[in-house]
Amino acid sequence: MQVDTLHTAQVTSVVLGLGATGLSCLEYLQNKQNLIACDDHISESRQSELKESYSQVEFLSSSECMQRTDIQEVIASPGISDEHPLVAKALSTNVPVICDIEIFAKTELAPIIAVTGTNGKSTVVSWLQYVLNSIGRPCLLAGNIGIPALTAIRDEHEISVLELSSFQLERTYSLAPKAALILNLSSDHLDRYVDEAAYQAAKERIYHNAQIIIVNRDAQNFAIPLDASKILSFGLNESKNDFGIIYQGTERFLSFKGKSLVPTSELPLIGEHNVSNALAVLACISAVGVNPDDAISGLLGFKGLPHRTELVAEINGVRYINDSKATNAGATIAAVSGDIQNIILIAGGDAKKAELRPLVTALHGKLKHSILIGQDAHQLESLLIKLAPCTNVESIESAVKTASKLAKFGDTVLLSPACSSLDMFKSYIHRGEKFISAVEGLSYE
Ligand code: UMA
Ligand code: ADP
Repeated sequence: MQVDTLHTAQVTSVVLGLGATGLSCLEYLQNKQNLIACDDHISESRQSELKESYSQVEFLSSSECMQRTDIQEVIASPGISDEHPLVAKALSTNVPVICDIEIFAKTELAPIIAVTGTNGKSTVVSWLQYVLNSIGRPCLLAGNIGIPALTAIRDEHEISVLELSSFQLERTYSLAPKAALILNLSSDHLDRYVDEAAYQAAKERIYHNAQIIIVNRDAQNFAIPLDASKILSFGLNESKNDFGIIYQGTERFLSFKGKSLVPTSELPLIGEHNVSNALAVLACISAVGVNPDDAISGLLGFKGLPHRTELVAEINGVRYINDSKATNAGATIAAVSGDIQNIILIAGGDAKKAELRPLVTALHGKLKHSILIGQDAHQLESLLIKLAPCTNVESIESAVKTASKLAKFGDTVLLSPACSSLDMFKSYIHRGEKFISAVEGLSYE
């Protein structure tokens, strides 16, 4: 669908949702005429505060918006689905529904590197930002990572790195990135999409107008554009033309065009998925004209993000790893891939209706015990009981205690829930922090 977005013209636009995204839109568009703001859950006091700050903006409820016949554009927050009555009405009457990224794409002058995928987005974009800054190429980092693009756009930068979710991509039409990357696609967000194909289709939009299409050779379960001249690939195997892996004797190296760049053993983050992420970062860097050799020192200096396969402690020869950000099976599969053995897995939460069965193959021969929490514990139990004993517990503290009693020298206690945290915690950060304090508590016992 070709959508002619209108936010700059003197038409009536509604900013729907006043969380981080909606507020960034209000701030950016505050001098635009005919701007309406709407949030279904806003308190009266908060609305009064906003009315004072944005005196040109009209604040209405959803039902008031539904009565209006002059609305010509809805700028919807990513968390608001097409089932929202105002969005549904707009879609059925051909009123454009866009998001903040569409406005950003139409305005931004610097080259954009756009990254999506089911897992690894935040790690890759943060690593990319770290490397670009370390070589003196100031870059903006925004999007799904938590900083709205229309807030970040004000900062000085020569490259824009955007982390984009399927929710943002499905409402973006004008994005023409210098380079676009889909890291991987696995089952997720089936609470929002009718099926996996719909989720994938939203993600694949990132490639539509990209100058350079960055492709993961190890994750080709989705459509890539046919124009081979635009493709730059990376993968955990040898490649004569692109980014890959080569061996020199028994030592494994990241490589570009068959030439070694750096031993994988020197990478700062653990796990095979992070070898792949490092190659993705280098591919993005080279897409903006940087020689990969010049990026290596920056690549090795990155410390990683918390709550992603993060080693918290080693107590009596047992490693405790916090991978609370593993909110789907794909992320947990990455955490248990490679050499890791004798895993005591703490998992569970809200599975978001996604497919969990691939966990069984990934954990085969590696799982010593599962300790399950949260609303979908029973679903995981029915799968994982085939591999090893399961224990159900009520809290993360009790999970850690149970794990520490079961664990022997050389085992790994891994919090990698394969589920969202929201049934029991404020966020994955809250869940990860509870895990860390419970592990720290063990040291004093
Ligand atoms: N709201 C309504 N009506 C509704 C539902 C919500 O008015 O029916 C209002 C809420 O009252 C609230 C606002 O909408 O005020 C929330 O909007 P939002 O959920 O889009 O949240 P934002 O604060 O704008 O954050 C969004 C992204 N959230 C989601 O996609 C759910 C953030 O990604 C992103 O960091 C931020 O924009 C900046 O770009 C979060 C996320 O969970 C981290 N993303 C998903 C993920 O990573 O899996 C996709
Ligand atoms: P996202 O922003 O896509 O959620 P994060 O970098 O925050 O990605 O990581 C989310 C989860 O995915 C973590 O559990 C992390 O260990 C895991 N992960 C990171 N990179 C990859 C990858 N390339 N493939 C699969 N899982 C990954």
